[in-house]
Amino acid sequence: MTDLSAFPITQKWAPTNPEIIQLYSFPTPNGVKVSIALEEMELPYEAHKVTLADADVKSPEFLSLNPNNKIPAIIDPNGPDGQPIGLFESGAILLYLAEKTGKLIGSTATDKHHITQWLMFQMGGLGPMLGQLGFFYKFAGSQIEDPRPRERYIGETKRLLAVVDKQLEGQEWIAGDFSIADIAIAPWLAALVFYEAQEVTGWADHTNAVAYVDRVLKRPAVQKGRSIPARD
Ligand SMILES: N[C@@H](CCC(=O)N[C@@H](CS)C(=O)NCC(=O)O)C(=O)O
Repeated sequence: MTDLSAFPITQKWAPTNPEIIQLYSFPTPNGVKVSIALEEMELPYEAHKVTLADADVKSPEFLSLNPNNKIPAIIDPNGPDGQPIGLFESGAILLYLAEKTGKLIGSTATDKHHITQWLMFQMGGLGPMLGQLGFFYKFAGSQIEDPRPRERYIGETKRLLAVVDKQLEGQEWIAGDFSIADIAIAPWLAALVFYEAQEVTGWADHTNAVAYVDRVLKRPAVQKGRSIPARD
């Protein structure tokens, strides 16, 4: 039996089956990227609920796996060098899983680079900007009187939506076949509903993006992955 006791996180969130991938997550746009990928790739895994409360993400056990106190993170007992591997950052995890399985990363080297490019676009642009939009438009930051942060992130979101919409003109997925880039991008676009920011960002005018999100969310593995781990 694989021994994961070298990972202190297993003291707080004990594996039931240490032979399979351990996922530490919560069903947010960043968290569900990994559960969706695991479902799409048909990899066996065990999901542990790590809430965004300090008692979880800032616990010493969680910090031992991700010093940056953010979900998602994983341990794969069957790592690449015959050793268990721990990983954080959803983009790094998606690339790892795609390389491990050879799935959802295209079929040529050119495909792989284009998919990586759009994955990085989400990690460096779409995710951080929409996350700040949520903070300044819906959550605590919406109380701030100075309109500039709100305007800044509404403007950036509109700009990014236009980029996505144009890229999707005449194509089903963001970069060739359905890939980890779609798994990264679609949950963030869907988050505009939760942020109640569809109207202010002109979401409905981006008809390619609207149809795209519907297409992604219809996939059975996406539907399942979006609710893992269960909130309660
Ligand atoms: N770049 C990171 C971002 C992860 C992230 O922002 N996670 C949020 C939830 S969506 C979190 O854990 N927040 C808890 C905190 O910051 O204390 C990734 O993609 O994995």
